[in-house]
Amino acid sequence: MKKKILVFFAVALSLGCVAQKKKGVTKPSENNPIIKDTYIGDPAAMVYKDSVYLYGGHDEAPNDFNFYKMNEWLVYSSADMVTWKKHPVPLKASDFKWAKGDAWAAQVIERDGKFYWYVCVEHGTIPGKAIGVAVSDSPLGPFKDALGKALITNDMTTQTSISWDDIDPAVYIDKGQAYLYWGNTVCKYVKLKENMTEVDGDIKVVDLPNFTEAPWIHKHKDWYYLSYAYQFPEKLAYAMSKSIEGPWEYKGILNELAGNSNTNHQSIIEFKGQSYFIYHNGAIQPHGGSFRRSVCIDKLYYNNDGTLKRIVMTTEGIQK
Ligand code: FUB
Repeated sequence: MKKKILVFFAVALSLGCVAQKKKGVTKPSENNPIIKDTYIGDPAAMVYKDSVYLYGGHDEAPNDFNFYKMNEWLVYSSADMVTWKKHPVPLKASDFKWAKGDAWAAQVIERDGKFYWYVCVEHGTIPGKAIGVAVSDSPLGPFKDALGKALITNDMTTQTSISWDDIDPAVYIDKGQAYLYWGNTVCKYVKLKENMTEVDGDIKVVDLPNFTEAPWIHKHKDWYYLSYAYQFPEKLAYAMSKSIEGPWEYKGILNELAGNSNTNHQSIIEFKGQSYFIYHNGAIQPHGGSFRRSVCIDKLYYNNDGTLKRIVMTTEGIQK
């Protein structure tokens, strides 16, 4: 009898284990970071037709190297925000003959069937970072330098004396008028001419608390949002306005410290009726970190008054 009881418990235990394992199979996939085999920083997403195009700088720093090593930008596309297809390298810092490297943060925007890619690189002769623009007939490239020279150089901006204040271009077209926002320490903006390759008027400044870098403009209903990297190491904060030219009202922290990366650089899009927050962190272990970053996506939600709910960074990310 004793033996029978023991056999009964053994069978029950093993069935329990099988059930546990089965439960394990149905657990949500760990979809963040969305690309696990390549380090990528500064994700800038663009919705075009039925797809999302994700552009980012390739973090190529060796494991023992503690600064950025970035020579090229990468592009991926997705129709569902879960499955990402890699495409051939569409643009390198060396494609800008006037530059001497550093494929830093960038953003692509479509206008009248052409795709304009605003990039930050190190200028070859004017000390400091500069902003250039490349153009293509396709979101996947090939892209080529649209100007043969920089659009913004460090000597055009005098608000700070640092040489890296002309970084992180973000572009937005509002009622036919294009705006370029950018900056480190000071957030700046300027109008662009319809050709997208010339500035139109004076460079202006937006006063934002603890602005570090990484401005991003998006619109939802009748509100404009200016999100940006706040302090250093970076959290992400945001301001709102009824006009793209401000005045901007600071609304608070949107995303907390990544913890495993000094920077967090975001982009925000709306795709098929859902808002998404796309950012980088240093989640790929054992070597991920501030100079070997990876891209994550989580959902973004609005309160009834238009303010943003704080981001919840997840391992699960976007599920099918
Ligand atoms: O990728 C280089 C720099 O790191 C970017 O320009 C900043 O926004 C930060 O993410």
